[in-house]
Amino acid sequence: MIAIPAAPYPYALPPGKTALVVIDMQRDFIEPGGFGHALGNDVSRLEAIIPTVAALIALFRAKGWPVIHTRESHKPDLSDLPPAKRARGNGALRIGDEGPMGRILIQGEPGNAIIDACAPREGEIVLDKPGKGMFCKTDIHATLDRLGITHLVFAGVTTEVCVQTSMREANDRGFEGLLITDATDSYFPEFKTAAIAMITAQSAIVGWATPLADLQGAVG
Ligand code: C5J
Repeated sequence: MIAIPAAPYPYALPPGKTALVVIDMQRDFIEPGGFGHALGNDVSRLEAIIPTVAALIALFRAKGWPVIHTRESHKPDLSDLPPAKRARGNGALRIGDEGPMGRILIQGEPGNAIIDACAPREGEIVLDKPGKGMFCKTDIHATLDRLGITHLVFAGVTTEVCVQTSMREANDRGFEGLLITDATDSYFPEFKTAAIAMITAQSAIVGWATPLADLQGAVG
């Protein structure tokens, strides 16, 4: 076990049993013209974490530890899109509509791709998830069990939506989660702060949180 300085107390990371989960670093959330923008958000905020997320991915690759990338995405025929999710938001563009980067949140469309700086490498898991959480209607739990993964380090966007939902799902399924605080962000800075506080409250009720430098310093 490697002891990682973290809130609310050190996180015990077992090499060989830990995977990185990079949540939804997609053009649809980070670039103008995507889903985040269509919902009225200032997407420029999220750009700032790209170098930190890339450095975190590089750390896991250098260690030979698994990297999992998720994409919030739906099938072109929308068969995996609940009507309530499509109707939600009242924005200029809805999921499945044609936007400046192709159909919003649809698999294979340019906007649905992971940004170049965080692009998956050959052999890394890329998980298309129709929900906010990574376990909803996916086979990732069986995959993690098969790989012997018990610990998940989280990064990506947005902190209080897909990252927190995935972390909570993972927690309920018995995984030990660590959020890298400068490798995640929200369109709403106060929601990021609140999400981290909720995750780490009550002696890590959902999990742990630490900046990348502390993880780098501990794993070497
Ligand atoms: C949202 C996400 N915010 N990836 N998705 O709808 O957090």
